[in-house]
Amino acid sequence: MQQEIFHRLWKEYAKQNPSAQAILDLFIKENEQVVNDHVAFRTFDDPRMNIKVLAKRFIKAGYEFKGEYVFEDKHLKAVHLEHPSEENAPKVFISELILSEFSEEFQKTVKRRLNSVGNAYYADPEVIHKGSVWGKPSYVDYQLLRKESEYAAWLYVHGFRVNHFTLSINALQKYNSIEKVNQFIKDNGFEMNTSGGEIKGTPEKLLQQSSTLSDIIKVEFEEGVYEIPACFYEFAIRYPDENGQLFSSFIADNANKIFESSNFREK
Ligand code: OOG
Ligand code: NI
Repeated sequence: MQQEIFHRLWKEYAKQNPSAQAILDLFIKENEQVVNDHVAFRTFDDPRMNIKVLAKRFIKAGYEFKGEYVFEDKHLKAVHLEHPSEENAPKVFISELILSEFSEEFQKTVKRRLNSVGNAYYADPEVIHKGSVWGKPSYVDYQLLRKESEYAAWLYVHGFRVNHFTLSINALQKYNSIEKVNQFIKDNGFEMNTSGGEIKGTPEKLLQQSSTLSDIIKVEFEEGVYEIPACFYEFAIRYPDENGQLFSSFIADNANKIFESSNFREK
């Protein structure tokens, strides 16, 4: 069952972000085995659509809640879920924006949109495939949200969708280090997220990650078409702990920088 969910999520993600498919094809051409370490979703902490609501689809597929994370400066909370028995089932990382920690104008702008559709939209178990359910976005509102949170602006436009898939470096033969993967990605013309350094984490911390910068795509706003960042691709290598178990959690310091892969930037 979970394979079907991720197949569909991949199709939606690759359709919107051509570099995702291009990167996957590069590794396939190198005869590498492509294993997906995790995917990530974003949402608001409003009880109609918070982490618990988005997690439902995965709980139904047998997933269980594992780690919890807090990002004070970004006003975010997050969890990750794992499948207890299915080997190679991707982990699922879900974060939510704490709305009460933002200005009144910001909160009003978000709430107006959230209230513009009926609760049934959010309660639908298919919500993870819906993207934005709020109609054509306003570029003025997008920029207003950006002033306080890049995450909120992204979420307002792109909604409920996977914002990245993550290639497991552990499953690779030739590209068996994060340095080799990054070089290969850059040699093929993709830009990396360098916030906090290109490589987040160390072998001692048992997890190293890097990511591309989001694809810039054309989006139709109320005011016209603008080019903004959509989704990115991540690369992760996990190391065994002293008991020989591969580290399976996330690291808040790394994640804090990975979020920034989808920040707005001038083209
Ligand atoms: C999630 C960022 C965190 C990781 O692997 O630490 C993350 C996001 O950008 O929504 O993916
Ligand atoms: Ni990630």
